[in-house]
Amino acid sequence: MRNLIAELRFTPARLLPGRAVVVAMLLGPLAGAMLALAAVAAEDATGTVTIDNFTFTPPEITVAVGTTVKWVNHDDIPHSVVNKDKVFRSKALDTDDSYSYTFASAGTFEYFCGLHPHMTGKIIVK
Ligand SMILES: [Cu+2]
Repeated sequence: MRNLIAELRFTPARLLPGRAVVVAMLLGPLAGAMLALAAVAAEDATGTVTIDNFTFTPPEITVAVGTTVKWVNHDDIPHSVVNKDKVFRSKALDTDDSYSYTFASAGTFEYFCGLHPHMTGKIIVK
């Protein structure tokens, strides 16, 4: 009888490390998801626009004041990034070349490709 009580007393204690493992296993993916979300948020803070198939993607992004936006040309022909109000202007970007501009003040910045003016995009800085 004493042995049985001892056995019963030990059982919850023995389960605890197991439970901790289960909790860790459940929290693991959650923590991973939260880290992934944080990574996505961090990516937004940097701001990257890709140029693919004569298109700025995404065509419009909203970033915080002080954000550096980077345009990367993935096309095999040159493109450039020219602000409508002449605030920023890149040189012609060859394949995989990039251009970065840091937005120090709030506003809406529309831009186009100097070589193909029908290509347009917009950066909203808040
Ligand atoms: Cu272009």
